[in-house]
Amino acid sequence: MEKRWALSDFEIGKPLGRGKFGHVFLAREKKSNHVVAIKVLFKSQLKQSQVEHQLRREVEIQSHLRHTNILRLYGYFYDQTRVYLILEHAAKGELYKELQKCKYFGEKRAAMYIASLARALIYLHGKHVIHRDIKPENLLLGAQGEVKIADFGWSVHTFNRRKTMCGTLDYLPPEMVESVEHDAGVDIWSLGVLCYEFLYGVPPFEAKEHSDTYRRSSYSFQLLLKFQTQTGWSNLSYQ
Ligand code: N15
Repeated sequence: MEKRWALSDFEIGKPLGRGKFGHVFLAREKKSNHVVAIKVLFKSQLKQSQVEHQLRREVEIQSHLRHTNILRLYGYFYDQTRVYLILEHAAKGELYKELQKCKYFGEKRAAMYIASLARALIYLHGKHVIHRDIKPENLLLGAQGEVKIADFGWSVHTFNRRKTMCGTLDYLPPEMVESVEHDAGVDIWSLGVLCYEFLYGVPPFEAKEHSDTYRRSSYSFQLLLKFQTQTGWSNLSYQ
């Protein structure tokens, strides 16, 4: 039996941050003294933006994940006006702030983050979950400085999609049928971008205009495709 949580089970502490739909607070579970982060979402705002369904899906995905480099979702509860998410507390806070402070990371530190994120992505992709939004703003740091993927706002469970396309499977090219690797390439591309940003302090395709970033990114992607066809290293194709 899973425990039903209530606000009275927690002592609420200082605010840790605020997002689009709610605020995050430090909290302590009274019985166990376990420190957590509680995210408070307003039902009215969720309804207004029509993201209730998306939230349900996120909760469903994230509550089943167990990995040191993925922020745990311990549970949730709600009252008349709000939904509360019980999240792992990341003691060293937000990675993007650390990057701003340091300007860029040394090679050893960058390598540790990238290796950890690679392990987290292998785990996610093995569970048919694609994150699709890997960036510094979605990463937190644990007590030992370990990186944690925190936000699953854009993630998808590919298993559902594969199930729904079962009828037409015969007509799809192999790389589409094997859609784990196929779509998972999105996250691997992002990991490469992140690696550059960790080492240089700015993302590789940054430009004043969106259209220029797009042009520069597309050009790099064309190079990747060309490289893949020349070498046969195409098992991690991108979209
Ligand atoms: C729908 C649901 C399953 C999504 C769950 N994930 C999120 O809601 C994403 N999310 C995570 N949104 C906020 C957070 C979040 C969790 C933000 C900040 C923290 C957090 N855990 N710990 C922190 C935290 N620790 C800090 C230490 C120092 C300074 C700031 C800190 N923020």
